[in-house]
Amino acid sequence: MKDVKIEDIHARKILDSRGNPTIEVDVLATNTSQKKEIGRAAAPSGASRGVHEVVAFPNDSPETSIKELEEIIPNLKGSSISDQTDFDKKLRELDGTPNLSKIGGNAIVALSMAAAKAVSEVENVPLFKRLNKNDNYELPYPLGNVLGGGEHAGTTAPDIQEFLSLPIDARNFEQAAFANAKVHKRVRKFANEEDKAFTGGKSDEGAWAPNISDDKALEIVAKACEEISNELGFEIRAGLDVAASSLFDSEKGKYKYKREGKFRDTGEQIEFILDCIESYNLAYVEDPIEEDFESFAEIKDKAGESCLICGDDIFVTNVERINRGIELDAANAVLIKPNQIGTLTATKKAVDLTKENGYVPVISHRSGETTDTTISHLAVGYGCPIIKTGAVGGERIAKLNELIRIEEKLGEKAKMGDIF
Ligand code: 2PG
Ligand code: MG
Repeated sequence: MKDVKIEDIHARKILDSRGNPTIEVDVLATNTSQKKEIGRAAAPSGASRGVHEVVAFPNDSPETSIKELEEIIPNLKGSSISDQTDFDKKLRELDGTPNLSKIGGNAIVALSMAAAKAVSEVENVPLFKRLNKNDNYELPYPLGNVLGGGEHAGTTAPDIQEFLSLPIDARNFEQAAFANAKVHKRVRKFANEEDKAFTGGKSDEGAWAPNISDDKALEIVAKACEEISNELGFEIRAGLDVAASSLFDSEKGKYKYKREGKFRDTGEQIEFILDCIESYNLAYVEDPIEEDFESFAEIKDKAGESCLICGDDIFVTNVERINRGIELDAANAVLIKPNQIGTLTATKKAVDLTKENGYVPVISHRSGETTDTTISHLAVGYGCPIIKTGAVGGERIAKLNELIRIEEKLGEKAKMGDIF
């Protein structure tokens, strides 16, 4: 294999799906035969960010981040990017802080991903293939956000952040992606019936955001999943991202449900979540509790085998935190967001650790997204059986449609992953 080196790097400020600034990076790379190609990647940004994530932008300023990145370009020109681990190590060293606060995690992750894409372009091998070492290609099940609330939606929407649809028995990715779109449409119909004033407002991720309670939202999403499941002939189950850290009032030490005008203490929160899992046969619950490993473990223990308890803000794609979760048997799934940890190498380590311990890695978008499709390639390249990337909306379907193309390209070799 011919060594691929960086010839130049260019970073720019672009819009994310909320209209906020984020960073896109172009890496111009070349090999010994002087073949030149550009790899381009953009970083997303979250609204319900975990406190242990790397810093997205120094001083919250994308401009400062770009300036800092421009300063290290001379050190990177001529560097080999054929080995991602070495390159990412260099990026960390050049930043020099443990949480990437000098250059910013978003700039670093965009650069790390753009370098990987540049090598793919030069070598003319799709990224998912380059990342997949054992030639065993599994397509992920899409986890689609169909009804939204919390920090992703207006004040009259439910308190829970995401009500999700998971087509766990779909035969292929395309069928699964369209199943979620159908559930999304059916939820709109039910939302109209429950909220007469509903005008079709959506959350940041394109999920419907009607003025209804958490209970009602769960009821209609579970009903929509069941109806579409019966129509299509395979199982679709509902799920939640509670994003409990955003509900947690640290002064009171309780979870605030503003719609109901009610606080739940930790015991009541655990009981509420277990009740939701049982009543609606939930397949997936993310962040049911704030960053409290013991309570997480209690939920995981009592939820039973057929529900994934997934950690997002508690693990932040960080191997030390995931390890702590594994030691305490706190979950059985881990949300994987590359920009929470800053490089592809660190992302891969988190996925590997997750899989080695029998947990399910769920690769994920952020609420503020771009049309970048790197996570679709990571899902297949790293072997993540679930991808959480919305059900509809331009920046969400960019990832879904890329997976449809990957599935088409793989043909006979494409299989669906294993969740339970
Ligand atoms: C989450 C994500 C994505 P955010 O909580 O899982 O759905 O939201 O990007 O705002 O953290
Ligand atoms: Mg989450």
